[in-house]
Amino acid sequence: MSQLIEVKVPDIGDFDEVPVIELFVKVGDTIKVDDAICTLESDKATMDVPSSAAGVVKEVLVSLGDKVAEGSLLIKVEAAGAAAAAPAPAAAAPAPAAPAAQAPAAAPAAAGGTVEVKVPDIGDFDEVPVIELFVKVGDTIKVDDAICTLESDKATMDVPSSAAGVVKEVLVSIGDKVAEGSVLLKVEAAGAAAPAPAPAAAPAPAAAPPATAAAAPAKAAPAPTPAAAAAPSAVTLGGKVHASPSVRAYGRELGVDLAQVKASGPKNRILKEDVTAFVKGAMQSGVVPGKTPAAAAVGSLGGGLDLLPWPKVDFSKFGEIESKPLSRIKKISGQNLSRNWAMIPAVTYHEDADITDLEAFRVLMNKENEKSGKKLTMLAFIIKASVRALQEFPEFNTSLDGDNLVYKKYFNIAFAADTPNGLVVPVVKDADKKSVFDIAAETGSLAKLARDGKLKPADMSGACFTISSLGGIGGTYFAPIVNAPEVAILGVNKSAMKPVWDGKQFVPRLTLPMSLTADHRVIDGALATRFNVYLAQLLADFRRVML
Ligand code: CAO
Repeated sequence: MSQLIEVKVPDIGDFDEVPVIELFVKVGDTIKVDDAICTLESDKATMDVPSSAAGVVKEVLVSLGDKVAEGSLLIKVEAAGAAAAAPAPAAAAPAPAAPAAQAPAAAPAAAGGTVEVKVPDIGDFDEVPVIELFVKVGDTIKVDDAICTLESDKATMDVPSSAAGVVKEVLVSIGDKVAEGSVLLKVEAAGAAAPAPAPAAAPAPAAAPPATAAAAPAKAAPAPTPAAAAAPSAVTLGGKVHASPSVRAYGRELGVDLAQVKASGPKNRILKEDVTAFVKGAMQSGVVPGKTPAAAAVGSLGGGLDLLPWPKVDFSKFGEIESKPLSRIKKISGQNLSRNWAMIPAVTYHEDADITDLEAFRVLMNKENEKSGKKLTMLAFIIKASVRALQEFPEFNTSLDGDNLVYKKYFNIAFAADTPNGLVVPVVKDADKKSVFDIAAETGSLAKLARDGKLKPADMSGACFTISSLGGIGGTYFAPIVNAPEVAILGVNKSAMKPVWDGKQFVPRLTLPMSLTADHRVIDGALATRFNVYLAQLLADFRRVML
């Protein structure tokens, strides 16, 4: 036999008239004990109210914007089957809410001295992770400014500062677990005017409003420490994410960085719908702003990398450090590389090319042309040979466009150029129509422009295939990353004399190590290996390029 159970607002401390800002259930929903019914939010406290009953929601007695207090009736639930225990509504009431993280006694900052700011009484919670940190060394803070956000299963709490002054030391990092009394900051107190209770006195109970409370799970949560009736003073929320615990949990489930989500709720609060809209937008555009393009791109395919946030480590804990911003080129190329690395099922195939005769020819030509200043480079020969190989294997001169493969009838070859500011990729246009001398001269002038930071966007666009030559430096083999939307890239390292078996004996041959990375969606292993073998043949006997 079923019966109706009333689910009421549990003890939420001294709060009353707290508005309902989100409602998670409707009539007909089947809910479990501890499912969030609604979110209440006061000035600094955000609390999810969990259900004390399991069953089917028969009536919802509150609406968004309604103000509630302890004991307010929220929903009526038809207990699930006979097994469902039916505690008296009042007894069932549960879930004490928020372990209100009380602000410490106001301004314990001693005039002129250094004071410790500690985690105040946050109820029965311990080992609560720091999920956001709002201050850094050198910041000037006021009493009640938010220092960090702690988040347990259902509770999100802003910890306000008990001191005013300049932050001298930050003793926690994101991810650190803290409990009442954990030292968060050392603050040099601001001026003589500041009242000066002993630092240790920090969390004087009931002195100030909860930093940000939140609902605790029904079973675990202690009754919130009564908060002072005094209206909480404003917390500096600059840059922090404003969302209820359930919305945060929802964001985490979908791998969404809430800092990137546009808030539509009052006071810039992120609603569940905002997170959903953000994910929908990302799925449609294929780009998740602020996420690595890699994660974004994969997300757009419905896979989702579900990556952990980048580890935040305070390296200065382990030794001296210096932090420098990444160059603009590194930032841009890094994003492209991340996307290409994550999106392309790439395989690298290695091959050795015998360039003994080609190198001898190159040296001879350079000697003959010494006076003219014309110089042939190995890179120019490799570009020319690659054009021939692309003509022989047109799949390598393509780009994916949805379900279509776009075959290009032109042969623009890019090459990676190492510059003091990072990697750039200028393009030799129509390399099929140019002589090896022309290509050598052009790569030389493009490489100089690259080093001088003078390449124009047009110099770096329109490539069909890329060559990354580390031959001037060394190495044996490597696995270059395909330069999307191209489908393959050739890496070469420094050639070296190697013993090669000619059928009768080992003979010394100048050997060029080649590493071809290809997009497996377009080029399978057999084709890639054929391409490599063909390219090696061309380089071994360059006359073949003319055939
Ligand atoms: N084997 C042996 N020696 C080689 C060689 C090879 N494969 N390639 C070049 N060399 C020699 C050259 O002959 C030259 O020697 P000489 O001065 O005696 O003629 C010397 O190495 C220096 O060559 P270079 O690298 O300056 O010139 P290049 O035309 O071969 O390459 C460029 C030009 C722009 C490709 C090159 O300077 C460069 O930036 N390479 C780095 C590319 C890169 O960073 N790739 C990695 C991308 S992924 O992170």
